[in-house]
Amino acid sequence: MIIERAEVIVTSPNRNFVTLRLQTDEGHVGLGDATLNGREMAVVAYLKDHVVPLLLGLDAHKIEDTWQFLYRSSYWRRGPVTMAAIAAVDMALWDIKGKAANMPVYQLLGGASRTGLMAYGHASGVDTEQLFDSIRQHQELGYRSVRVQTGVPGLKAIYGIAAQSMLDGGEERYDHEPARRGPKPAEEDWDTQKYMRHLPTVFEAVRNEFGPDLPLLHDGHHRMTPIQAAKLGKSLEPYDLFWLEDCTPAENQDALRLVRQHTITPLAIGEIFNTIWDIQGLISEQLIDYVRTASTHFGGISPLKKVMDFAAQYQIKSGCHGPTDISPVGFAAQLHVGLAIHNFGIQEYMQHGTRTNEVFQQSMTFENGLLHPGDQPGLGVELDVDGAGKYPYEQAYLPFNRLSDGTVHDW
Ligand code: GCO
Ligand code: MG
Repeated sequence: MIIERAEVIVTSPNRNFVTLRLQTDEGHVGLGDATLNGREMAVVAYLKDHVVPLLLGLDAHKIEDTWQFLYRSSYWRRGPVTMAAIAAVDMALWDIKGKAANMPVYQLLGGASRTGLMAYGHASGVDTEQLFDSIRQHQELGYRSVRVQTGVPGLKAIYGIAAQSMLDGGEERYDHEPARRGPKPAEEDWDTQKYMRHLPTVFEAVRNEFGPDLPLLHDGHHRMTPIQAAKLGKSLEPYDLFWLEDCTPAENQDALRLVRQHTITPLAIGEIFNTIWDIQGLISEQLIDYVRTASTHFGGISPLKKVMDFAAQYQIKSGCHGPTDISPVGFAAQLHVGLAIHNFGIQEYMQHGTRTNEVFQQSMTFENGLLHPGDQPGLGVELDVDGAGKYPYEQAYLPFNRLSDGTVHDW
């Protein structure tokens, strides 16, 4: 089965997505997600100029061999652009293999280890009242776990607070933190002391209102120093978090030893990691509890399965990144992995907008708080190429942060 055609499709139904579409001489079509939020066109060029010419004529069945060929022959290994491009090829080949075998990908990965994947949604509010409403809305939508992000008194705009309440509905309801369409990134403000004083009071209020059973998560979004992260983790212990995510910038992994010495709040890290070499030590030293790597930014289904199997040896579980910048294709890819592995933990599920769901038709289901990739052969996602063509790429940037004195801070 030979790869006969390879196209890179860029579409922006609710936000930008980059999709690789492979076609074989036997007529099977495979899709792969190569979306790198805010830097999309770099991956488009990498794929079009350097990868597509290498794929034509290859045996579509050789997933591992093609992965190793693209990784090793580039010489300049790793990095988000390279690994998102390789991820797209890997996913598309798994999709094709599933279609050729007439099986959903999870069957090829060993079969289902559970009936569905527990998902968490993004509850947020500028104040406690809005936050409570948002948590209730998520519960009504079926979520059994929620991430809690809150406004901080004295700060105007911060990461993770929905601009529009979900009750207001509308296309953009979940897209509160897209790479915002426009020629320049939006500026947000930040103050770690204010945040650290405020956050435990919010979790206390949420626990009092919603009781002890609701799993609660929080994303620190890489903003604290090691000692600040240790202090925050400790101060959140009474509220029994499911996890505290990205408590420190991911580059400095030694920091996690210090955090770990001081707190038993479970830690989740890995959404910006691209290869096993970024997370190997965090796993083998048991410095985290959940691996956040995403199929799209981690080189695809093959390495995602490998890193989760490695983590399983240390009783560390999966918690794959799943905001709307992971396309429906990348999302489906990690649902298949999540269903198959033994050490599944939780899956972030932010939900795509209506236009995105029209362009990407998906077999995935979300019922009673559980996700399932569906039983269509392959990944279970079809791309409406003509529909995609109606929404051309729009320049977009992620926001960034400045402290009150003007210093740029981690976003
Ligand atoms: C998350 C992430 C996202 C990122 C986004 C950047 O936990 O969902 O932190 O919200 O900010 O993926 O493109
Ligand atoms: Mg995050």
